[in-house]
Amino acid sequence: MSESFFPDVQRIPFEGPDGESALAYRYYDAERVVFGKRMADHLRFAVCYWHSLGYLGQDMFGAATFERPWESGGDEMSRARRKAAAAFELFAKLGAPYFTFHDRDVAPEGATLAETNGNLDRIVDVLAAEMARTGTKLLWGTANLFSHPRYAAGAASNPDPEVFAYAAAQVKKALDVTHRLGGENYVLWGGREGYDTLLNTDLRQEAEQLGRFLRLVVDYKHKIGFEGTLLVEPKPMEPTKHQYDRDAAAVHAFLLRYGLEKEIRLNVEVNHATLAGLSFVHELAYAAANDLLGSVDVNRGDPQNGWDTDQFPNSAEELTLAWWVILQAGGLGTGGCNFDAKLRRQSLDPEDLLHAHVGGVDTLARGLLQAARLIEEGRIDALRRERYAGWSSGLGRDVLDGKRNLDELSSFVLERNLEPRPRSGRQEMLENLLNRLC
Ligand code: XLS
Ligand code: NI
Ligand code: NI
Repeated sequence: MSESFFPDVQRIPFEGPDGESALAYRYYDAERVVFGKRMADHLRFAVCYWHSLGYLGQDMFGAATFERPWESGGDEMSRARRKAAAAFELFAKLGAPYFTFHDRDVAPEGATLAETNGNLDRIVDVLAAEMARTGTKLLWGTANLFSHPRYAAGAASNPDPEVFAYAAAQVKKALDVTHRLGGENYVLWGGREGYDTLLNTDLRQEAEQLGRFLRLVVDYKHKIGFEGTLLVEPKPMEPTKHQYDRDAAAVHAFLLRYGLEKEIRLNVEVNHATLAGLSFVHELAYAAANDLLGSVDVNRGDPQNGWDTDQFPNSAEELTLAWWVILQAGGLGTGGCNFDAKLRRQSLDPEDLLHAHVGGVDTLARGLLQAARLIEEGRIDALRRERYAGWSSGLGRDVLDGKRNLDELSSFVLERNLEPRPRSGRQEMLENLLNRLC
């Protein structure tokens, strides 16, 4: 019998809304068909390696508080192997179909890049074997281009071209291993692509570097035949004062400028949206409206703390609106719901990881069920369509089809002596409809 890291926990069952056990799903019933698809195929939920296996409870004021058995004893490589064993035990007990990781979450850095790549290859063998044994799949891989001191001034946007080259080499390798493991996406989060002060920063230069970097990644993806989706993850700040990938609209403008809008989509994260002073549903709606919706990192911030606290999601209302947008956009495609979320520093026990994910998955499932009901009931959508009805024929249609210039519009109004009357947006009524259904 191999070592168990969560010996007191069984595979999480589905018990339904009246279930009594603390560790059971109440809403997430993987096989239940909702809005034409299995719940599991809507959520495609993933456990992330960095927070769930790697985070040990440290914060900027204090040391690690979690004692994880997989982090003690042996050398770094044997710890990495035990961490992988713990990871796949956790995925299986949660019934998680997917996981996500950064290169440096799974294997330690060596003295040189060659040694680091060798370490990674050895652990990727372990991951591949575990994936084959358990059936867990890789939602996405990514490269950590922000922890090592070499990236203090950025990776692709670093003033030193040798750092750019190093980052490129790291992404090449991370893409190779993501491809090898059958990853369905690859994420680029520009951890330190931004600035702390404009006094030492050339914005135009750094944008050129970043644009070039993304182009190199796109070219390499095609070269190796990686069919997953490339995703950029917007975030406005932290660790830098200002990050270039600040929000969905800023990334969209950037992709358009560098001709990458057909190659790259977005990985939208709840807490990054709120850090940007936006809502998650806004970011999703923007992405969907511009054909950029790729995947989501689910978590939540704290309204009193202005940083990326990465708590587990617990608002079914927020996620109902999220699913309402996602379902109307046709789903997440190759994307999924990645729990980029970590335990609180006092949640010491490995079992807390299970409570956290069970709550998060159930919140997602509840949001999905409510959103499906909202769309099937149809009144909100009908009212919204009706609001724009004037644009589907006559004047509205002609304007959109480019058949009216300013002169003609002016004559149109003057000749008819038009005096359009404002109409109610009916916000409160719509809010009541939402509340009645949820
Ligand atoms: C950090 C980001 C990070 C990305 C992956 O704030 O959310 O975890 O998801 O690099
Ligand atoms: Ni984040
Ligand atoms: Ni994230």
